[in-house]
Amino acid sequence: MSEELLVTRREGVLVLSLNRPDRLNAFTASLQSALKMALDAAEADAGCRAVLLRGEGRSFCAGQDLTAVPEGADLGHLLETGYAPIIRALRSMRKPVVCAVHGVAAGAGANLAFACDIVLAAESARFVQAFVRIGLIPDVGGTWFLPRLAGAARARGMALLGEPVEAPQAEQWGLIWRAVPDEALIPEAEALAAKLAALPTHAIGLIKQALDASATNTLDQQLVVEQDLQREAGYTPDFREGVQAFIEKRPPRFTGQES
Ligand code: T3D
Repeated sequence: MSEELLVTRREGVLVLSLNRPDRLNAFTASLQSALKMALDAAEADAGCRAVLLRGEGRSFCAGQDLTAVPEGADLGHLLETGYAPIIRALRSMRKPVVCAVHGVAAGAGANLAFACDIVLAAESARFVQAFVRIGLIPDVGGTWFLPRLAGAARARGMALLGEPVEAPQAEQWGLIWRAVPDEALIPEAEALAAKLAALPTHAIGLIKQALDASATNTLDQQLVVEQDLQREAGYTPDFREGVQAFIEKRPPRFTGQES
């Protein structure tokens, strides 16, 4: 695995850490490809039941490495081949992804975080839709995530002005799950990932699928999605274990297995 991405495994949690601290973890093609490969490996690994995405150095990620974009490059092609596969892998992954943001999450770095399932941020962190500052539009899913997470007015303000949004404000707007004291970020993110890794993983994958499907469904269509996915959840050993543990008044021991 590339040195630009540190990969460690602690029991059921795979920790992926962006590692280009001199460039605030800005993305090169090789970092994109290392992250995509690591996400694919996490998806295929039955022992991995949660992913924690974070960054080394003083910031989570400053987006695309602007020194690595060839003049005259087809940016649409770079998005199609570099970032879109990462965002699709995060959203379709049948396990939870926690993102820990500190320092700055700018451009693609911010939208990468918003694609994750649960985002924790250090109170001093800030999110910047930096694109407009360099004559670009929010990408990496930003135009999809921003209005859905923060609402139309805030999405427009963030995208058009490119001004930083502090983590406590991001929490208040619903862009992230929680802002936590700086020194608590990594311990809390690790504890959260470990907690998620002990939950019924297959059901978590189905929950992600149902929530994403709701973005374009009518209520009627969504009721059918819920019926189909709940049918599947109802046949898992974790459902039987959850009910049994409830009856026996003990904590459940979920395996995350589909069958
Ligand atoms: O190409 C495609 O595929 C299209 C896709 C585009 C997706 C995008 O992400 S576009 C948006 C790209 N990102 C930005 O425009 C953000 C640029 N960076 C900044 O505005 C600032 O660096 C920050 C607000 C993020 C942080 O500011 P600050 O003051 O904390 O740090 P700094 O001093 O500006 O940066 C530290 C170093 O990192 C510095 O290098 P130096 O001077 O120490 O040698 C700086 O140049 C470097 N750096 C920061 N961001 C990037 C970067 N180098 C390359 N690319 C960056 N994006």
